[in-house]
Amino acid sequence: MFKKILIANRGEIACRVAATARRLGIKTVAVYSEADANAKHVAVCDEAVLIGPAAAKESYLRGDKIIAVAKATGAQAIHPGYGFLSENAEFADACAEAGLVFIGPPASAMRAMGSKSAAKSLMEKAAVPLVPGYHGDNQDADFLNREADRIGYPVLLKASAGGGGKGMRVVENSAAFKDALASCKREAISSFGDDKVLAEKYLQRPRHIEIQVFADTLGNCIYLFERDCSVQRRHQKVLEEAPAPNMSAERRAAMGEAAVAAAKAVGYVGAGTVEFIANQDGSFYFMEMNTRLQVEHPVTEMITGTDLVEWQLRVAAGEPLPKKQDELRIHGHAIEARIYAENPEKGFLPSIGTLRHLATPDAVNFELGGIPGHPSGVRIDSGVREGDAISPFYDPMIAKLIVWGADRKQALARMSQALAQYQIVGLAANIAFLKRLVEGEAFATADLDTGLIERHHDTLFPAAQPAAQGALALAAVALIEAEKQASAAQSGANAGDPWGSALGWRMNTAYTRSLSFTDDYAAALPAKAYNVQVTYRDADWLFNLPSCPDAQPERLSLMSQQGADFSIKLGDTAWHGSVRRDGDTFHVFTGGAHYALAYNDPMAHAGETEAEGGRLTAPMPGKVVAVLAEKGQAVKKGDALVIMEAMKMEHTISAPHDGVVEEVLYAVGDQVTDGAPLLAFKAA
Ligand code: MV4
Repeated sequence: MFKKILIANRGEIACRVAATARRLGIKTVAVYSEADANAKHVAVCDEAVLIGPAAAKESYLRGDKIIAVAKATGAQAIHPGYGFLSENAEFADACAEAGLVFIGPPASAMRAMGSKSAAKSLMEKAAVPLVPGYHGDNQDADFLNREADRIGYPVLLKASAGGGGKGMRVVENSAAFKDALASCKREAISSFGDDKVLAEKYLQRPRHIEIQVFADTLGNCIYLFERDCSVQRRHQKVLEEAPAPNMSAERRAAMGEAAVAAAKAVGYVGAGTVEFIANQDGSFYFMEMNTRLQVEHPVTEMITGTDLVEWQLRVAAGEPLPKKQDELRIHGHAIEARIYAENPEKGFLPSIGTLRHLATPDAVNFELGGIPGHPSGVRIDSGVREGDAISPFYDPMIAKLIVWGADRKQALARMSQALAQYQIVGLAANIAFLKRLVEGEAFATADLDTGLIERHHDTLFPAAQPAAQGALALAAVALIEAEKQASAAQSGANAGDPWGSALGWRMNTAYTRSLSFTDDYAAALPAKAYNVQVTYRDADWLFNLPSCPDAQPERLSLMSQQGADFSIKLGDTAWHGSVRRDGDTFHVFTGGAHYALAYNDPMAHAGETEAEGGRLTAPMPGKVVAVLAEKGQAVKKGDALVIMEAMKMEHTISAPHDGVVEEVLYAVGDQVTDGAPLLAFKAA
């Protein structure tokens, strides 16, 4: 076994590979770009070497630099992860030439599977079922047209050198064929430099089912069952699961054996995935083979109790496969959700920013690949930590959330619960979208096909809802409690002074406070403003939303608070949630939803524009009910200076900065007009 390996990747897969290496006592070398200098994968490896600027073609794709680092650090092997150089045959060859072990398949297998039509020819020889069609070299338009007529419409035209859905054309009838062929060829030549196309029977409502295969250097080749990856958006997988729902044992064996035949046909070694496209009736056809470890490999690990990276290391070191086919069993059900820094409400635009707050479901440190012994059955593979920024240079993945259950129903419930517990503040993420997907009728009932997201677009992208009353109440309570704690901390200065209290104590008057929140809940709609009225009482509050029709004041009480977690009672309804303040925004996580409520503190900026000149003015007409500072008094930022009553509510005018009160212009009981300067203040 290797003593030291270099991981030629970043993010979650680099961290994941490092975790297994560490467990096996293998030293690890990370490579990183300038943009990743503080990245998690650099921190979790034993050594780390800078290989270039942020751009992948200057860093993670620079095979020469990576090989040089491997040599310089004494790494014996290179793990490419997925993406980047993981399927680059030239890099695999260069590793071998440098005397380094490439932890992956032989370059020849990559090349064999690199061309769609070459792969299909190989599969035909290996009696692996192909979609009825033509994938030969004759590209004459009339010939292909006749082939399409033979296949039967609808027919799908695909660029042979294509992938990921690029360059595909559905042809509904013979009359439309020639134009579609010309268009497909034009795109193929411009996208792939090769205009060869193939024609296939078009499968309507297909499922994407892939088989994990593994081969060693001693002639063993097995399959570790299947994954259903039908839930995709624009050819990007969103949810993956294992085993595939409604898969019969016979079908599973047939697909597994076909996949093993495909792997053997190209002399495969290592971890590979044979992708099939399947009809709803279960008939399946070879699509392509991926000559790398896939992003979604954890769902296979969770149901088979294997660590596929450990298998990769052992096989690359010349060891036999750790298990034989008849030693593998499916245990339970696993689902993976890809958590991305993207904004589904804004067309899945990548969202750049910093993870200012990150709370994850109570995951367990999985004995990697082990059958989950922990009742929570939750695993998180992530390459970022709280405080990290999501780099704009690479795939904006935050984490893979993988859950295991004794059956699909339990796995679904755990995924829904885990997503509800996942809290991210600082950038937009797709968690709410994933939750709607998992809880939606189609996925929940395993009514799966590659068009699921599009077909259920309306329920998956519902009209955004403004904040629930409970969320506003939680934000109000969190704000008030934070002030109370702040003033309690400050009370050393003027203990016992009721005016300094944030408890809302006011002489001879029920103190009603107006808190203004803005909920920018829908990108396409104007933000919704809420005037939350909170009337202080001895042991609780009255909560009212006067701007909401037929709103009635309701009793609001704080049941418990643990840090950021609050339990409140609003009327007869209990609300539990976490509230995280980020600047002026209160992020409320409750009921599985996330509300971002911007608090508009009327006083936070009062006088700010005049702070240098020092005038602090009345935010509206009213009466001065308390003067808390005197001429010449030094005050700290936030100290209450004057309290006035307006619109039956009280407003505190606080010091915008540390400084000195130079003049007090009004006395208790005076009426003041909107904008009247109340005192002269000089910032320190
Ligand atoms: C197909 C197909 C329907 N009929 N082939 C998409 C990219 C590549 N993986 C192959 N793809 C498809 N090939 C026939 N004959 C539908 C798709 C397809 C698809 C396949 C798997 C996963 C997601 C997909 C999304 C759109 C279309």
